[in-house]
Amino acid sequence: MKINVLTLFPEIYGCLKSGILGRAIENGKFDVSITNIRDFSLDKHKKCDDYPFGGGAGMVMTPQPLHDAINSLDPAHTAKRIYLSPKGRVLNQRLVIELAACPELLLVNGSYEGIDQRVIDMDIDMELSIGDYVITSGDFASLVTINAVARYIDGVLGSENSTDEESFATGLLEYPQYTRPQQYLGVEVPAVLLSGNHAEIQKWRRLKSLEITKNNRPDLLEE
Ligand code: 4G3
Repeated sequence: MKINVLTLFPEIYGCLKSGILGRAIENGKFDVSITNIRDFSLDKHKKCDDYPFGGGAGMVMTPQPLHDAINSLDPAHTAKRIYLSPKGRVLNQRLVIELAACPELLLVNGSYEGIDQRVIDMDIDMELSIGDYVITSGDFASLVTINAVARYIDGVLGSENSTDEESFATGLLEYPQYTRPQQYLGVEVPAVLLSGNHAEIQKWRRLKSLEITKNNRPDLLEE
């Protein structure tokens, strides 16, 4: 998969060099390319924002740098063009898996109070939100999206981090995990996990998953 990112803050994406995704990018499992929107501004001061027509607080990103950047990076419109915004379709694991099947993504990031609506209407395929809250720029939403999607790309996760048995694959939240020591600050690991009885362990984990889901996310049980 190829992911192009348009941003005013390319430094933020430095974190993609670290961890599991950093290794996967090094190994050519997928490709991320970051482009500064400001490089496309035709303004003599490379301005990329202006006051909103009609008044109101904050600044709006102007259409020219965004429109030119999008169409320079994706001239044949082969990418799925995604604008990160609190107004978008809310990301969930099902949508993550759907996006991971796309050969090419273009993530467009707004700052301030967002971008000129004409860019969304002309150039964007999908508005995407990572949840019902506002952050200072779409960039952190893009990083969340990249990370969640990358986990479904072949060869990104080792077998020790498989997506098969995790939360949401089953439609339930995960059961609690324990590791050594068997007793910590006087608290024992549940005895069933030490029993070696695989059927009993599975039963216990399923019960715990149901209990946690019922308490924390009853809406998931409806689905
Ligand atoms: C306001 C995405 C702020 C309007 C972006 C963009 C939250 C999300 C912004 C706008 C964002 C999210 C930038 N905040 N929930 N901030 O995915 O179009």
